[in-house]
Amino acid sequence: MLTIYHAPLTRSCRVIWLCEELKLPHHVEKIPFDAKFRFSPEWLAKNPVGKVPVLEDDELVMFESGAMVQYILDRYGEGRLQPAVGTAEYAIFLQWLWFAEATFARPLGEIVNHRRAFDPELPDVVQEMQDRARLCTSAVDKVLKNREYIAGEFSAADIMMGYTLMLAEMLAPWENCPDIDRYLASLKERGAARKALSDFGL
Ligand SMILES: N[C@@H](CCC(=O)N[C@@H](CS)C(=O)NCC(=O)O)C(=O)O
Repeated sequence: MLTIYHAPLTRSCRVIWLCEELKLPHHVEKIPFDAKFRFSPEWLAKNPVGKVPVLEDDELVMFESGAMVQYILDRYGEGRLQPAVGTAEYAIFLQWLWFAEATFARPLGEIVNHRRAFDPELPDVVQEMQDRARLCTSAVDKVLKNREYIAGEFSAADIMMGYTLMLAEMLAPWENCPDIDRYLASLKERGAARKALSDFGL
């Protein structure tokens, strides 16, 4: 049984969303997000950097959301929601799946961390991170001019990206990106997204 440790609005939403799309049985274990819990010995034993989420599959324990998504696809996906391994389509799929976390979500997460650590926030620092996030938004908008979904057909890369865009909507909102508006609206309409992302008010 897959157990997803989940705190509201965090990257655990991606893993829940994927399980809902694949109709995989899973258990959502709700956890607090405060530092006291995240840096407790009990939690650090699961996630050594005190972050969320964590996935357990029997004895297996994982602490990186994109890796969880890839593991679930490979172990339980039966070929769904990703192109065939080794194809050019797969390469593009991987590129956007990684981009969503490694490049796009990074400045967004740092805005959250900065605001937690600095009161009042340093506006130049936040502005710089928003500028970096908006470069990513433009790149995504551009590719969506020719595609309905980020890697062609709907795939797990859209789950990774959809979550990141929902963060961007709150932390570095964009203007004049009609293709992102259309894309995000269609992702939010999905039944699986509505179940997984109720924290975002869907
Ligand atoms: N790359 C990691 C990032 C994990 C991450 O930053 N999680 C956030 C919540 S979504 C967190 O725990 N932040 C607390 C912190 O960084 O102090 C992943 O995708 O799992």
